[in-house]
Amino acid sequence: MPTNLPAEAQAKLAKYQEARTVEEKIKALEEALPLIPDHKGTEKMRAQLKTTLAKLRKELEKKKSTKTSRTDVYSFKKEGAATVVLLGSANSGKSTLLRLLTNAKPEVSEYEMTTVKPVPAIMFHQDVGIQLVELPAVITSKLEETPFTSRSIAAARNADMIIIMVDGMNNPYHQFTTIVEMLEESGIVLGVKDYEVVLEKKDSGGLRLVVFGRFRDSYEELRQQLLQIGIRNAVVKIYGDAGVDEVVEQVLRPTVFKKSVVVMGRADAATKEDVEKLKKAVEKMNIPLFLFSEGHAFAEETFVKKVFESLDLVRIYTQKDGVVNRRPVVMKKGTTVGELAQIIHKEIAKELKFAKVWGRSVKIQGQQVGPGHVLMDGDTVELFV
Ligand SMILES: Nc1nc2c(ncn2[C@@H]2O[C@H](COP(=O)(O)OP(=O)(O)OP(=O)(O)O)[C@@H](O)[C@H]2O)c(=O)[nH]1
Ligand SMILES: [Mg+2]
Repeated sequence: MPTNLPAEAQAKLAKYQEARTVEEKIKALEEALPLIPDHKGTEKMRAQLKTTLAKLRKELEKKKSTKTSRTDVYSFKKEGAATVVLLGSANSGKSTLLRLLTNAKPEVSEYEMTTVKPVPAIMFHQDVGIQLVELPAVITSKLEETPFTSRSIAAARNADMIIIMVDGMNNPYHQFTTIVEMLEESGIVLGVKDYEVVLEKKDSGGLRLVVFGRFRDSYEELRQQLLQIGIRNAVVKIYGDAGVDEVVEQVLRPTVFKKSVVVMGRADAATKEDVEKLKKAVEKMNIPLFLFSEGHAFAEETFVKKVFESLDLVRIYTQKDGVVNRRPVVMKKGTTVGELAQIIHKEIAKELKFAKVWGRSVKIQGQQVGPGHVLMDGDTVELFV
């Protein structure tokens, strides 16, 4: 927990909170940082502010560089039930894997950075189409940044899931740790969070704390901390288990959590030691690892299934008058009968009396359930109004 900050630092941080443009934000942070005393109590806060500053500078750079080109080659339309990106090092085999899993035919070559703009395509898990997008490489074989690094990372931030691809031929362990660090610097953490802090800034009304899970510290402590960093009016919502530290972090260095899978491409060229080293690092982060070599057996179905499962989606088949619609409605895991009805038609949701369900979520097939019933992947549902 940071100690009390000098008044000038508090004033600058308040200015940062009020800043509207990236330029204003950078200026306020550049002025605030030297005013925050450098000691143990402020260490974490200084680090968080520094990463935020670095991110803002990158954002500004990107804004400047893209201003000149009229059409953004990086933009692509989201399609399918979810968007998954292939993010990795140059020549790791991203295009080769995309060709195997989808109908796309991106160029494959021995030269680094052959892919220079995102290649969106669709891969199928049974009857569900999932968008798979190859992003231009984020590091070279020498572990250096590429001209695409910041834009590819920005695209990954908008995706539902990240497949990290490293080159088995070229120090895969270091590639992996470099990419993970790069993502963290940009506020993207791989994994699942067990809490969420949502901070809605307001123009007036003071501070309000709404706890849906558990708040570890006192409201007064939180109020003091938020005032110090310039937040005077806001609603803070806590889901799961969090304390003052988590709220402050969310303000100073907003982080997103992303599910991921790691693929070692060109695995045929990797040494046993390289495979073991990468395996250990990936396992430690609780992320699945797949080895992929072109022309060798690859458990494609297992891989796509793993991606689908990580996305936490369920397929629900609707039925009307006993006839099943063969195209499923794809929704988030935990979806209820009531939420399904909302998606189909607001009027149906309003007038819903009950539903009949077949599948894994019910003990008796054709069981009658209410709107609060949680559905499972593969269920068939008939709604009755
Ligand atoms: N030995 C070996 N070579 C492979 C394998 N997969 C791809 N390659 C070769 O590696 C090179 C790079 O493959 P790509 O699929 O273009 O790699 P990429 O990650 O899309 O590369 P960039 O788009 O340039 O970042 C090509 O020459 C491929 O033929 C593999 O499993 N084993
Ligand atoms: Mg490529």
